[in-house]
Amino acid sequence: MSDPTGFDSGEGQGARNLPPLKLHVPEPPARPGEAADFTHFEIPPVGAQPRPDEAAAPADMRDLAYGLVRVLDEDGQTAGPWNPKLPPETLLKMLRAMALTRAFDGRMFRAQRQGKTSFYMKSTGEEAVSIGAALALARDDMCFPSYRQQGILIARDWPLVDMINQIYSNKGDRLKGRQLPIMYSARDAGFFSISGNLTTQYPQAVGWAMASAAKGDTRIAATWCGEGSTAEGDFHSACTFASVYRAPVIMNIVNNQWAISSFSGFAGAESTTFAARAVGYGIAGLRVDGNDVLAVYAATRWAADRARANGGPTLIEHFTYRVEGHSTSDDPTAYRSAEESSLWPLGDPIARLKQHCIAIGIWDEERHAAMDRELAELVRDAAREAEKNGILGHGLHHPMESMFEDVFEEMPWHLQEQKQQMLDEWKAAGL
Ligand SMILES: Cc1ncc(C[n+]2csc(CCOP(=O)(O)OP(=O)(O)O)c2C)c(N)n1
Ligand SMILES: [Mg+2]
Repeated sequence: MSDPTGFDSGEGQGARNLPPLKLHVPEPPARPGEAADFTHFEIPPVGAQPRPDEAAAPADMRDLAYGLVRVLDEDGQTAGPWNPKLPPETLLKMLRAMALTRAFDGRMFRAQRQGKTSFYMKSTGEEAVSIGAALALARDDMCFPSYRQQGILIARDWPLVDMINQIYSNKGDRLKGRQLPIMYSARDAGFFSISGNLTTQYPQAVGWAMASAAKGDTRIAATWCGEGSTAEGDFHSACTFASVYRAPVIMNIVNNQWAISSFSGFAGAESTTFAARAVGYGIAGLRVDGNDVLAVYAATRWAADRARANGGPTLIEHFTYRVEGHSTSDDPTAYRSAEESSLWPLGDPIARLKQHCIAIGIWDEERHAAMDRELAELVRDAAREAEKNGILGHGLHHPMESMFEDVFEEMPWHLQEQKQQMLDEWKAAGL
């Protein structure tokens, strides 16, 4: 007798002798104590990728979503059509901004261990992703970063003291302690408020870019998320809107191989590249050596020129490695092989640019060491200055009742009541 739902209910599935269904559960190549191995990565030689015209149709450049744009080779030489041929002052500016970001991360990490803040996130090994992009964009283009692009603020010469005030949630914190440490907001630097809710910045960036176009403005938007965050629905909604309206936006995926303790396979890396997400949406896609700041610069510049000429969005995957823990609350030795970072095949972004600057005769080891000392002092002085406004452990830095402010232009009656109730209770408790 046939089943009204359309299934064969006669003999049952078992009688057909079918193999049981199975799920594939990804496993990272190496767990703690196991030998790390990156030999399965295909790293094409420098210069192997063609550079299409900025007006190219996405369908004519699909291979770039599966390759790896590289400019700097193992000997510190540049080659290929993506070489941006930057003048020495720009190269040295990049080098300094990357080194300053690393010095800043080092000091703020220690500040967390000293109890001056509750939380910090380093970008070690990923500095090129922020710095290369920041220098390729116009100063008034709008950035919608994730929590690991502090390098953008640093490349845009944002005051370190302001950043540290935010990290310490102190009296000088313009955000009044309402954001988690490192979740900066700096409108004047074109740096949109960071949200801890992963990937919310993607639709926001696309919406901002659409608004810019709707107003007939010339500014474009750029956004960043981690490879793990591409699994969020917001990523896909943003791609749909960007593709449909050809929004002037650059969508960056920072593939640092890990999403806290989940390796990139859980976001789809075993099946295809992250840049290949662009193919399904009909968006231009580029996959870039994220530890090669010149490649990051060149790809961003290509995408920015394309967006500015109404050529639409570009999705860029930056292939890199998260050298340190996810945050100060994380211990990567619990879930990944300790050797991984030293075996990472694309090297260190600062060391690679330094080698290039030395190779072309504009830099040397002595100047580099002197710069590192100077930057360490710069960060130390900024931290001391910020400490004058207080640190986390010093108690409240902003009046308790300020938490009711800045949401409504005029405070509604129910919030006024709650505020008064809180103040009365505080008074009664003798606080
Ligand atoms: C919507 C949402 N889900 C989960 C989290 C918890 N969470 C914070 S960071 C993170 C990992 C993100 O990894 P990835 O996107 O690869 O970025 P990365 O930290 O590597 O830069 C997770 C799961 C969150 N903050 N928001
Ligand atoms: Mg990641």
